[in-house]
Amino acid sequence: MTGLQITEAVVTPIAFPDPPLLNSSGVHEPWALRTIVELRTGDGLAGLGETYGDLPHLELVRRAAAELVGLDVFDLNGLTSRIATVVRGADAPDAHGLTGGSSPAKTLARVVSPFEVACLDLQGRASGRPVCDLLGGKVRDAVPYGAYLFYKWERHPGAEPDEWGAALDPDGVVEQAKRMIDEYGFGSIKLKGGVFPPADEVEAIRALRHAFPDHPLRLDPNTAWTVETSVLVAEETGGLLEYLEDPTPGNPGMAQVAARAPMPLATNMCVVSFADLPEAVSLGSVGVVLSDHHYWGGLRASQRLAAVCETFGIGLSMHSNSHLGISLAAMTHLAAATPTLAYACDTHTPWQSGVDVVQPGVLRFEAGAVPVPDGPGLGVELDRDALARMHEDYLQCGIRQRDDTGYMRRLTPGYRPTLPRW
Ligand code: GKR
Ligand code: MG
Repeated sequence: MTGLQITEAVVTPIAFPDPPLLNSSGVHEPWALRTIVELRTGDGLAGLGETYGDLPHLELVRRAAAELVGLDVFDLNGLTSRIATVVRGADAPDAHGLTGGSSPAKTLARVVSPFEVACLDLQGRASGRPVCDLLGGKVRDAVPYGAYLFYKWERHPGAEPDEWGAALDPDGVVEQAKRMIDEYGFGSIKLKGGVFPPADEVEAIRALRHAFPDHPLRLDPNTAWTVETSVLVAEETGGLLEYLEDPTPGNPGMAQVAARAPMPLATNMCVVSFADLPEAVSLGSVGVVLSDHHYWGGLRASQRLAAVCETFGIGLSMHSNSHLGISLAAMTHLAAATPTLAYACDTHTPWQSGVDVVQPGVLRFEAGAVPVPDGPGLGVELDRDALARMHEDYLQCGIRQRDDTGYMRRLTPGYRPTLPRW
């Protein structure tokens, strides 16, 4: 099986409908963008990867793809060094700013990730083994995910109401949770906060606890609060939350909150690359890191993160942005093969309205968990008709970069998401 070489690397930007989900930066636009990567080999195999669709990132992904012809799909170190030569020094920040700061190292990690996943998919297809086997073997047969609740409007302005309806107060949030849990069976709940004054969001958490006495709960205001506000909220939600996610910006601020909070603090904003870990460890700013293979550099880099976290007694969970089935399959293989990933993972799947680029049937939720696909590689197949449709949607939708703030500002002139806000 040596000499399994890449003969073609195809990069396709796509778009899919996204509801008006609110966060501390603004509101989701009507279309979410993704980029699909296919690596083909001479013997007819193809490996899949999925990543962000924002234009600066897409351009780097295209440049990286052009460098990969001739690479052996088992040479993942070679993959990184080839990509490093084309993205050297580039710093393409996340447009929405909700996954922390950017750096050239993080940009490289974000570009490597979809190609590493596609190579692992190919390695699995070539060897007849699922990706989780290439990552050390699965320690769980199904990966638990959580209900990821958002405050949201009933509709995008000028559009028909979406299937979820509005959620702008505790009753709306509980209603959304009931519906999502009925449909998917999730056993834990995360509320995206940072939208309304903290007291209102604490009320929503209390309402969720009342409606779901046994579900672990999390609240994530994406750094919308000062240190003092964070401490007050942490005290008020003591005994209610399994963790409080990114209440305030930066490791020093998080450390001040952590010292007084009754629950662990989690993050996908102040620890977003290996360079952030020494400060976080020395300050004791976080109890849980949310990994995300899309910006940590792929599945193997995420496992390296797991090892560092274990060494320093930091828990591990998993973060999610709007994504499709290739990402869900990759997340599921990674989580299945990472023993210390003890929390239910985040997923945006319920918000994608059933639209996907992978053929239906393999990925499904059973009691809130996704059974690990057992076919070779990621175990999912591209739906070529859907890919073509979604590429057409990309061309038509006019959005080239996620911009939650700009969209909100167009609807609410003068909107300025200063963080921390409360
Ligand atoms: O999709 O609005 C969103 C989320 O807020 C996302 O962008 C965050 O990165 O879910 C993420 C989080 O946990 O912070
Ligand atoms: Mg978060």
